[in-house]
Amino acid sequence: MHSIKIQLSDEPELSGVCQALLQAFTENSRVLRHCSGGGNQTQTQNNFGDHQLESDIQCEVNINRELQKSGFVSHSANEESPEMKQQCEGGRYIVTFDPLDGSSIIGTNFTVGTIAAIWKSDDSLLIGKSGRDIVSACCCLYGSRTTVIIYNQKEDKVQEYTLFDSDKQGHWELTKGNIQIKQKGNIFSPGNLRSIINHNAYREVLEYYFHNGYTLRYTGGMAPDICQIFLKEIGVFSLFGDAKNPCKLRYLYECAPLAFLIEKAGGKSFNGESSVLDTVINGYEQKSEIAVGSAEDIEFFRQVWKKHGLLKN
Ligand code: FDP
Repeated sequence: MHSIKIQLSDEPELSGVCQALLQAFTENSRVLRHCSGGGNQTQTQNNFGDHQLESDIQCEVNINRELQKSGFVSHSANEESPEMKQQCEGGRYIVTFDPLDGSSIIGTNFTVGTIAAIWKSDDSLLIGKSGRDIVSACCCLYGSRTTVIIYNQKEDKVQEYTLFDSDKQGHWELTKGNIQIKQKGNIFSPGNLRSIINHNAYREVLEYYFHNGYTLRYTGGMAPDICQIFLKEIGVFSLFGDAKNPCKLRYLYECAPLAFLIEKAGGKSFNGESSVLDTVINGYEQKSEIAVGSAEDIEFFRQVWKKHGLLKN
């Protein structure tokens, strides 16, 4: 392991945004360890109708404060407040994030996480852009250890850093230098399983897994379920909906940043039509279906969707 002053981009301002996020994750990690499970509900709901936890709000506050302090972020939007908020005049980046993914599993002490994407700022404030415009992304996991999976733009690599928190400030050390997802795996994490009653294509893919020796590895939290793909370097996470059980994942705060990281690490993504990164952004509450992971496994989704006549092109 290398002790680091992390340089995550050749571009000092982008590196500064990443540093600000790492600082916020250090604070979030401490908040979660010191608030008896973090599962206390407030009286409020976010725009998506989810009940908010004290820890959701605290993590959101920490992240926005650090982004503002950096001076490099013009706007941010997040799952708890899905609208663009100005941070710093003249900032060259936008950050979209899910402050605390896994609110429904925090009470059982499962791993939860923060997901974030960094974009170049311009007048469109992301409307009309797509996931292809992301310049960096990361996903922090607050588990038995606190780690972050992050795109190192300077080295063009997806890496894992671990938080060492015994000193006053805490510091991050590189623990995996070049994550490369293998073409095919044998583990799967299927979200929104209730939709397979009506969704024939989704059911066919999952039946294939049952008949072909794949192992179920599912916690019910998108951040930990997808991060296991980075750490095992194999696997698939999926979540598709039907009319009765629609997909609830948010494009800007969950699907786009994680698909960016997966594709940078050699995996693939699928939104039911093409790569998740091709989805055109039409609003700050946009939802998305998703399959991400080992390239051949994701190609199999596409083939089954094609067989069922679900692809437009
Ligand atoms: P949650 O239940 O906490 O809202 O963000 C949505 C999400 O969590 C994801 O983290 C998770 O992968 C998904 O929902 C789980 O959905 P299902 O319970 O429908 O499988």
